[in-house]
Amino acid sequence: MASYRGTLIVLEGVGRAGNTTQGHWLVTALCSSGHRAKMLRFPERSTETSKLLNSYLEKKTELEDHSVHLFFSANRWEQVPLIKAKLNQGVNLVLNRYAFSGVAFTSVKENISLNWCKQSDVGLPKPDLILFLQLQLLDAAARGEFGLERYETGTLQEQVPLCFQQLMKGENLNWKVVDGSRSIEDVHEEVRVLSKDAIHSDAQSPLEELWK
Ligand code: NYM
Ligand code: MG
Repeated sequence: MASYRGTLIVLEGVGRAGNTTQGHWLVTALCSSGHRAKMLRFPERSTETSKLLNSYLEKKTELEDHSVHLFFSANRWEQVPLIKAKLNQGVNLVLNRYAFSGVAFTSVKENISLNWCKQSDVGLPKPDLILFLQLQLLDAAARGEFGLERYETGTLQEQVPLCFQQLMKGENLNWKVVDGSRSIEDVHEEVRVLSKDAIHSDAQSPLEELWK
């Protein structure tokens, strides 16, 4: 039905929490139960800004901390026309990371406040549901070595969740914390049920703006 918009679902989490797998499983489950659904990931690694972000994440280049934060944010704004168009067509979107990762990964850096980090993402399409896949550091370590990219270190993986906790407080956002230490199937089941609930309750409410 044309007046029904798609639901905007975000998957957040720290390294090895399984966001990507859960995103794929969720899209598959939604599609096989008659919904339209698509996954987008941030950083989106195929646009102009992403060349710069890829080489930064691969530690091939250095960028000033504020500057790289704004590029991550620009990489999201680039996708806003697509996000709005898809939602208007009734497609449910599953975003693998979003502004919350942007804020969390920058605000652990020295001398950059959480509040400064949020500003460049104010006004992005506001998610209807944010699923935070929680994983303790020990469980993450048990899933194997971290990768070789920037930020994939134990210290960062300890600090970043604290920033996510900050972001969960006090804002008018629909966060759900999901225990990511369980099997893929168990996590998927919870993610699927929470997402379906959101799809049913948000289909007719207008899309809002983040942190505004
Ligand atoms: N990351 C991701 C940021 O630092 N800022 C952002 O705005 C976003 C969206 O990129 N370690 C970091 C978090 C991850 C890294 O993500 C790449 P992934 O999910 O490993 O491709
Ligand atoms: Mg990674």
